[in-house]
Amino acid sequence: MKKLLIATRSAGKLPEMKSLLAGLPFDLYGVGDIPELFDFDVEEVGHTFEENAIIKAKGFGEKTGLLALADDSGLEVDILHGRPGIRSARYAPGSDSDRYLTLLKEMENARDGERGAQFYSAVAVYEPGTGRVATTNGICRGRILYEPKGERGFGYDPIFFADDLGKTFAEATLEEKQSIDHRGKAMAKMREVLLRDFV
Ligand code: ITT
Repeated sequence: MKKLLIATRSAGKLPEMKSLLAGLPFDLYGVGDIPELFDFDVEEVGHTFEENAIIKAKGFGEKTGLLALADDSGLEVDILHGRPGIRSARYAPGSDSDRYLTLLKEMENARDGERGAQFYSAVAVYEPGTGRVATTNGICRGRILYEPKGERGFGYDPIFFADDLGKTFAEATLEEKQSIDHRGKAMAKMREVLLRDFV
């Protein structure tokens, strides 16, 4: 079976992406499985989620010679004109909770009808040797709560209330979250692309 590298350093994304690739005819590898990636990283200098996903897939694919899959994602808040967007991972220094508390503070005057938001995910695959690239994407709508709720997940999950689930992503099981979320949708499309063009 062909090897497929899941090119993420996010401890939150890795189990999600692994489970969304289950059943495909690839040997899955994480960044932690490849010693030459120990101190390797790429700079996310793109202006869109798609550009950054390609930069990551290409960087890790070229470095290892493996078929590489990367996700670039983030939270886009309507009243903040799409912020934090592609800067979601570095919106404030510190931990995930430092970042979502910064966002909550910024939104403290936003009322019920003004708290709409969406998660966006772009997933890219890169094949070294041929240089072939493909991308897919997914969006999940919801709203930002006034305070965090739930213990599961990662990142902004505790403050994102998913309309389709009737709870926050941090209150949802992995299966519930993936059945409706941005990465689940992007990866469902990517499964088709991988099976059709990259097996
Ligand atoms: P890699 O680049 O190594 O994959 P990263 O965490 O830096 O890891 P991104 O640059 O794509 O990844 O940043 C995405 C950020 O958006 C992430 O740090 C979270 O804060 C947020 N995010 C993305 N998907 C999320 C989700 O499903 N739930 C909560 N937060 C999410």
